[in-house]
Amino acid sequence: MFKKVLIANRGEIAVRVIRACRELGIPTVAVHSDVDRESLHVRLADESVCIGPAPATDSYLNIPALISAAEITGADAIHPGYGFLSENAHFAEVCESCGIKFIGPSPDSIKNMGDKVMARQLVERYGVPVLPGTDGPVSAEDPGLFKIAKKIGYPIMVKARAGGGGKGMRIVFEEGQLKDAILAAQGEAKLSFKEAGVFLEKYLESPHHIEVQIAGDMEGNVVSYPERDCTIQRRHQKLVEESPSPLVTDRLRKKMGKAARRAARAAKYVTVGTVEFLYDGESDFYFLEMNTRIQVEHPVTEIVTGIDLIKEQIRLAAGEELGYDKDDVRILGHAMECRINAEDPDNNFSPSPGKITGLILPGGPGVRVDTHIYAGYTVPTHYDSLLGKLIVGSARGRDAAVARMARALREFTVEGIKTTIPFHQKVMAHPAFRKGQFSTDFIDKYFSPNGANSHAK
Ligand code: MV4
Repeated sequence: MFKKVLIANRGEIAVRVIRACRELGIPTVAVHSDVDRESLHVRLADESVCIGPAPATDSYLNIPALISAAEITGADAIHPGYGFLSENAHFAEVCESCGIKFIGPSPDSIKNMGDKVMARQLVERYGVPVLPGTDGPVSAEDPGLFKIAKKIGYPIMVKARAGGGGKGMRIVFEEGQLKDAILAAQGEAKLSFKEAGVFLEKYLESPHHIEVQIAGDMEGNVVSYPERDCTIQRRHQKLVEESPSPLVTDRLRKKMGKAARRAARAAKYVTVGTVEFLYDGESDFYFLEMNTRIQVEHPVTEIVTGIDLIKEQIRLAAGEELGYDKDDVRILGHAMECRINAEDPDNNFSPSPGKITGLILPGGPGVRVDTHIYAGYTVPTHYDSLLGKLIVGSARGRDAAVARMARALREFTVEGIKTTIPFHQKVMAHPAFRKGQFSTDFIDKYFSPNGANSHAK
C-alpha cells in the first residue's frame, strides 16, 4: 500500500479522498492555491503545500508544482480527483516517469478513451453496442460526405473526437445543414480541446443517460456495479443522479453490466471508471463514452452497494486484487444525489460566489453530505460552483428516497449566497419526477429559463 498520498485537487472531492485515506491509514498531503488556504481539505490533510496563485492553470493544473510538492513531502502516489488533471494522459505519464503512482488507469487507457472515435471502435470490437456512425473523422469537403450521412440516417449528431461535456456538438436534421454543422463543431472543438476532429453519429432523440460504474484490477478482473441514472441535466451539467434507474429492469441491468465490463476489458482498465450509455427507453442502449476517473456522482453507487469506491480505487491502484465479482454486489435499496451549486436558479443559474454567513447541514437517517463548506467559508470565483452533494439512501425504494431527499433539502440552509437547493425542492415535488417519468429534456420541458417551474406543460 502507498506510504503517503498527495491529492491534486480541491473542494469536496479532496475532502472525500482524504477521508478514504484516513480510514486506510495512509497519511495525506493537500495542495492548494493562494485563495484556498482556508479550505477544508487543507485543514483535514496531514500536510499541505501551496502550489501557486488562484487561476487553475497556475496551481491545480501546474504539473511541475504538483510533482515538486509530491517529491518534497515524500508522497508516493497522487490522487487526481475529477476535473483538472484527472483525465490527462500526459500527467499520468509524468507521474509514472517520476516514480509516483497515478491513482487511476494507465496513460494508454486514458488516451484510448479520450479519443471518442477510437473509444467507439475499440468497444465495438469487444461486442459493445454503438450507434451507427463514422469510423474516423469527417471533413465538410469530403465528396462522399452526403452518402456517408445518408447511410447513417438523419437526424445525425456531429461530435468532437476529443469531446465530452457537450462541447463541439451539433444536431443535423437534413443534408442542407450538414456542412455548416461540421464547420461549426470543428471550430468549437478547436477552441475547447485544441483538436478540431469531428465524427458523425446517429442522433437518438430524448434518450436517457444511464452510466455503469466499473472497476478493474491488474490481473484483468473486472466488476460492474448497479447503474446510475443521470438523465436530469441542464446544459450538460448533471443535477440529480440516482441508482438504480427507475427505468431499468433486471434483464436490462444484466445486459448493460455485461456491456460495461466488456468496455472495461477493451480499455484494459485498472482502478475505477464509468461507462456511459444512451438508452432509448424501450429496449436498446448504446455506448456513449467512458470516463477514466472517479466521478462526482460516485456516492450514489456507494450508498446503494455499501462499497467505498475511493478505497477501491486506491487499493486497485496499489496493485491489490478485486477479490469479488458482479454477483457479489447487491442493490441495497435506492440512492439519490442532488448537486448543491453556488448558483442562482432564479437567475439562469448564474454563479453566486461569496461568503457563507450561516450553514445548517441536514442529517438524520440515510443522509450523507459530501462538502468542503463551513460557516464563514468564502466560495472563490475561480473554480466550478459545486458546494457539495446531498446524498440519501433508503432500503424502502425510490418513493422513500425522494421523500427523504425532500426532507433533507428542507433542513439544508446556506446563508449569504444563492444555491440550487430551492430548485431541487421543485424537482422533488414534480409529479413527472416522482413517477420516474423523465428524459434528457426534463429541465427544458418543465422549468422555464428564469427557473420558475410549471406543472402545466
Ligand atoms: C448524444 C445524444 C443523442 N444521440 N449522442 C450529451 C453530452 C455528450 N457526452 C453526449 N451527449 C449526447 N450525445 C447521440 N448519438 C444526446 C446527447 C445529449 C444528452 C445526453 C445525456 C444527457 C443529456 C443530454 C442532453 C443533450 C444531449
